[in-house]
Amino acid sequence: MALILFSLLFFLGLVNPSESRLSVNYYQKSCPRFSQIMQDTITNKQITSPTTAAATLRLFFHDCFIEGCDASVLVSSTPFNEAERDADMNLSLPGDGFDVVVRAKTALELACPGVVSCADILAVATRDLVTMVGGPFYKVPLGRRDGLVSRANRVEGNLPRPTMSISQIISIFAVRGFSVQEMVALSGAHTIGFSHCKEFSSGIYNYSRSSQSNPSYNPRFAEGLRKACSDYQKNPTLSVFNDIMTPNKFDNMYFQNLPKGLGLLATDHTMATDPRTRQFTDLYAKNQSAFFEAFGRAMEKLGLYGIKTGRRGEIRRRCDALN
Ligand code: HEM
Ligand SMILES: *[C@@H]1O[C@H](CO)[C@@H](O)[C@H](O)[C@H]1NC(C)=O
Ligand SMILES: *[C@@H]1O[C@H](CO)[C@@H](O)[C@H](O)[C@H]1NC(C)=O
Ligand SMILES: CC(=O)N[C@H]1CO[C@H](CO)[C@@H](O)[C@@H]1O
Repeated sequence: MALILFSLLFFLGLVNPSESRLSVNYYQKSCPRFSQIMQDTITNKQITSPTTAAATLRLFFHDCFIEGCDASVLVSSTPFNEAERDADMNLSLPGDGFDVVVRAKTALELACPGVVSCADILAVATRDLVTMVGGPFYKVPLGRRDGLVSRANRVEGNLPRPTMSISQIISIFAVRGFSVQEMVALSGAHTIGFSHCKEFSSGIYNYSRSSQSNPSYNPRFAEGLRKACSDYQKNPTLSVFNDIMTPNKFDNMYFQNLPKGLGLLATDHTMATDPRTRQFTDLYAKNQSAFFEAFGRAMEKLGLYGIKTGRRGEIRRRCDALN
């Protein structure tokens, strides 16, 4: 009976056998300075490049959704393999998220060579940066190994895009075991960082015959966006803060913005109107503690998705290449 129950839980995904091998103290003996080196690296990097926290958080999310949290997103393409990061818009550009992981890896290889995985570095860098910019602290169990597969063609259809319907987005999360409430909580990540104009231009230019912009935008906000993006076709690097009120602070302002028409992406707007998601955007707009609790729990769960332990995967020598 116990066995039947166990296998049932197993197939329902409630018990993850590899999860039990992770621990928050995983590197205590093998790399005692791990936490300190991570802290020093992210602090220096975030102070000199304030875009690091958002870039790293997004990188981690994308890594986890494609092949699991195994640093597959960090691998560079070779003449024989087009890697994951080159399928993903602008992740191929040298970003602050990559840079902070590479810096931590360099310091860790000096202190304890061949011990710490890139996947663990990305998970901890993300948590430490979120906390540094005002977000919740949550546990990051360690012991992930780095993946051996990174393919560009696994990306499309497996990451949410602003052009998708809310049903499509719900389903991308649902197939990975995330509820609608967890999806909404994780989307609160858009309280920091920015988006390029082309990601929302269809909502602010030539939207319909009667209106330049999607009526769900606050008209003055839409006007400001049109100005900020006026040259975006010639200059594709133009971008706008995801949360115009407190762009660099991790708080619940993203949710407070939505009912005021101050969301940036089309999907941000629908999240505040669709009855499946609205109950949660309303809750998190009212109660930051409820958001922080839910975000922390969902991030901990995200960080365990599809991880490799035991004999699977490897400890990469360099984060951008398989050994
Ligand atoms: C719900 C569906 C989601 C959609 C459609 C979406 C889409 C996008 C898009 C289009 C951008 C702008 C990218 C660019 O122009 O460079 C963006 C930025 C960002 N996304 Fe999402 N996202 C979603 C969920 C999430 C989740 C779950 C997280 C993390 C847990 C996240 C974290 C971020 C962050 C931090 C940024 C800012 C990146 C930066 O400043 O470098 N997003 N997202
Ligand atoms: C909007 O439509 C006008 C007139 O058709 C056109 O000149 C303009 O380039 C369009 N703008 C964008 C951003 O598509
Ligand atoms: C806000 O959420 C927290 C955490 O879920 C809860 O303990 C608290 O009672 C809520 N506050 C209000 C005013 O509803
Ligand atoms: C929005 C944006 O800036 N997109 C750019 C991302 O990077 C590729 C090159 O890898 C450009 O072609 C895109 O214009």
